[in-house]
Amino acid sequence: MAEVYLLLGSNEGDRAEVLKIARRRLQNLSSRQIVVSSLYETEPWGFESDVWFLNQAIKIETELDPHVLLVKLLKIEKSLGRVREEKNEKDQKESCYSSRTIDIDILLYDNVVTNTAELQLPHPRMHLRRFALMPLSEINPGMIHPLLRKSIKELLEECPDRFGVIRI
Ligand code: PH2
Ligand code: MG
Ligand code: MG
Repeated sequence: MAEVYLLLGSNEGDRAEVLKIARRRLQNLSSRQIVVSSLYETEPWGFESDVWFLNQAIKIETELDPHVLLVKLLKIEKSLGRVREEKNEKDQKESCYSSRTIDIDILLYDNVVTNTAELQLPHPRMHLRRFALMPLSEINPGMIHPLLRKSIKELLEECPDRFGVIRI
């Protein structure tokens, strides 16, 4: 069984309601009771928007391999109204990020390290983002990042990101 740490994010629509439905769907994927962090109100990182995110970290346990899990997560995103722009539309813009009803990212999948076009593990930017490290460290501060060889707590202490992250 794999231990998987996910990050949920929403900055469009009824953010809290969307996260609640996402948690329910993620519980259905998990062989054990999911573990959830608090909700965090977080300033948009990497793009401009007036609407802050709600972010939340979740641990699930699953027999699904990373790519099968990813496909299931993308389906959950779609069922919750996530619309993805075409790649070439994105290229015209300054930032590749935009507001979204729901984003479900795999931060860590056991100690798996992978780098394919569809999936990079651990999440390549998690250590640069307090909106990911704060909720994650609430669930498991001692967990070691398999590439950086530091705990989540250490990564948070070293993180240079100063965008707003407020636990609610
Ligand atoms: N996700 C992004 C880009 N920027 N900013 C915040 N605060 N929270 C996010 O979840 C987030 C972001 C790309 O997925
Ligand atoms: Mg993301
Ligand atoms: Mg994503």
